[in-house]
Amino acid sequence: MKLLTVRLHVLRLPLVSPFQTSFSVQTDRELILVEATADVAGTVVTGWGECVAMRDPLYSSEYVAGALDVLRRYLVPHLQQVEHLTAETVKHHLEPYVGHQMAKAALEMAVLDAQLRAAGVSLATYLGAVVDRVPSGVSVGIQPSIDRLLTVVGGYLDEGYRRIKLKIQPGWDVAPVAAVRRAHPDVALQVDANAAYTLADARHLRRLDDYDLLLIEQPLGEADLRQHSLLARQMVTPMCLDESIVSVEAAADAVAWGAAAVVNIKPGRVGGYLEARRIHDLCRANGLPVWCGGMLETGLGRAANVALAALPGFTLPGDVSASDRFYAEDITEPFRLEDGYLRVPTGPGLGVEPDPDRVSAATTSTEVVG
Ligand code: OSB
Ligand code: MG
Repeated sequence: MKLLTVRLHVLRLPLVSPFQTSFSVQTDRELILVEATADVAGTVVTGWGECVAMRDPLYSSEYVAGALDVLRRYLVPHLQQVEHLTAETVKHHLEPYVGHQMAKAALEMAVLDAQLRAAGVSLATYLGAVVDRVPSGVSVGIQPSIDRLLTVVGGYLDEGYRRIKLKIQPGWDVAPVAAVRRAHPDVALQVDANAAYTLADARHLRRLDDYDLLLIEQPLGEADLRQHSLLARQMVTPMCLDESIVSVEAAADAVAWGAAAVVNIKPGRVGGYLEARRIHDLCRANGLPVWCGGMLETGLGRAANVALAALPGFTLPGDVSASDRFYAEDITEPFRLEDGYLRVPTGPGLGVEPDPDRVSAATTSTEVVG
């Protein structure tokens, strides 16, 4: 294909409730959508990509204004010069530009969507999905009180969610975990610290071993692979990495060094769905379970995550919730829970369409590249 015009839309969507983590309190989601047009054998097709970068560089070094800049200035113009572009060669063409995985992932996603729509193949089929629905987990933010937490968790369980993840931070860890475990002795439960601890907290974190958690996610810093491997040896709870896994190479190091027993795969963080599949393959070959992380995606990114989560190595429920977990009105037809599962889209490409009216209502700026 030849990449033609690319539109970069910045959207702001209100969240149904504030989402508090150890690094921020969010009340709305600012994000970039990549709308790519491409000439595929004489036919013009459109593909959509969603950039998971957040407004501020607090979860990772990437952020909306930075991703927008590198897309408009370098990534999109470079790809527009390529004569025979394929989704499988996007990573290679963008290799000269260091970092910016989330921006690269969004562009690769748009190219892949266009390619698959033109071929009439669904993303799930292309990636190698083996199931037609995936169990849905939910990420629960830090709450103002334990009472409030129990109400929120109880509500999600009533909706049918198959796994609960609690955000933790120093001062909000053992007590909320103990309270949820006491209220729900059999629920599949895990925690996510978003790098809020240091190795000096090992003795304290070991107290979480009493609550039969599926895993503890990213207690230490992004660059602390070695320290995660040391902490893992001091805990019974399986160690899971999120922020640290920025590529298949990082995943290979984490596996080899015993820094991770489980991997949270977020396609945006690792540079795209193709790299996400490589990490899945690596973990599967090494016997590590993986699950699909979330970044408050709209229906576009959610559709792609559901397709990825249908691969055979995704043996744990992911942070792939229904649309209404975050948005009263999604920009696609909403994903809904069916008995605690989400259905894998079967249409060509992402298999979902952005609603033009809802997109334009949420758009704060659009620029055209090329
Ligand atoms: O650490 O998994 C994380 C959301 C934004 C940034 C980081 C994380 C999260 C989540 C998942 O916890 C939220 C979701 O369901 O999309
Ligand atoms: Mg996480």
